[in-house]
Amino acid sequence: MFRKLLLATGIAAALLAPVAASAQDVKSRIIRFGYGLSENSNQGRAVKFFAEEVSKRSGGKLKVKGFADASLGSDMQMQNTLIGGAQEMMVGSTATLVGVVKDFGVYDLPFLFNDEKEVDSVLDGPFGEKLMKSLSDKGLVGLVYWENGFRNLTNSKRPITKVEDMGGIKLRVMQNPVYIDMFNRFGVNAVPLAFSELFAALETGTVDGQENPVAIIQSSKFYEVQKYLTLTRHVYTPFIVLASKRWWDGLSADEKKILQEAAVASREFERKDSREASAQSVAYLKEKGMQINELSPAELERMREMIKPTFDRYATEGGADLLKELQREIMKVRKP
Ligand code: TK8
Repeated sequence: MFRKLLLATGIAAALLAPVAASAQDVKSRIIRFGYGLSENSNQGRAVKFFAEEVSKRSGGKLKVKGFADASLGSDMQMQNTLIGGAQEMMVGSTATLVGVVKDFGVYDLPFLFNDEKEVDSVLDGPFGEKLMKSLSDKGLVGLVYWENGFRNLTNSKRPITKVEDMGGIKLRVMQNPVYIDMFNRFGVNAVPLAFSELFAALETGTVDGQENPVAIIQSSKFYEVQKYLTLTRHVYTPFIVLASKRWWDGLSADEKKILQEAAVASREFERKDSREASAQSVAYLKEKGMQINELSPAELERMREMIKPTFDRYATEGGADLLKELQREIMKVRKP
């Protein structure tokens, strides 16, 4: 009788115990995870996925709370809050990190990557890893890259079929010198602005246009205030999942492992989800009334020519070796 009871309690206890967390050094913690896009976006879905993974792997002890729509601040503000230690995690574009580590600007040079295969192998390989590691001296821990995507141009003035059509357009760009330099060479009036202020700026006509991947043009409802979309794919922007180093350093090895593994799982989820979403976006945006066009190969070639000085400038300002290294890494995987 006693033995049976013991056995039964043993089984019950085993069933009740949160398996993953049983032997781990994990505290109950709330992790505030901020992001700039809406809940119904690739960022929002992936943050939710990450939160579920972390919960599963920690037996419910680590609770990731997502904060959408830049409610904890713009990308740049959040970066600083993480560095100060007052917020635990965020995801944002690598482009706004140039104020923290200048080298991140290398990803912003136009027409570097041809496709997602090149992107994934460079970002997840030694090159991407090295850049991510360079953040730790600055108070940030880079966990993984997610996909923002290949950027395209929208505006409310006119269809862009050749470079000259961009002339005089007030175009919001990210707060990043490579973007400002590149777009000014195309003849636009480049206006650096935080993403969190972008919709209002488009709505009120403070700016005429902006550039972002199609999935964002959809999830941020830019089609409500932008008529023309040109599929330029001029730059691939990675997202980067960041943690506050101050906070991270206080975690146990087990906690770090859970977060790292969940982040890798979220990367696979996010890239797949982003790619599926953007494959639908063009049709969706057309249905919403946007007028969409592509640029001819000849016109794209002209654009490449025009922005050669942007590369030169990046190189002479100290980025020459890093750029060469990135190009070498891309060539290793480029289809002939
Ligand atoms: C979202 C931003 C955005 C980026 C931009 O937080 O600023 O245009 O492409 O996606 O990181």
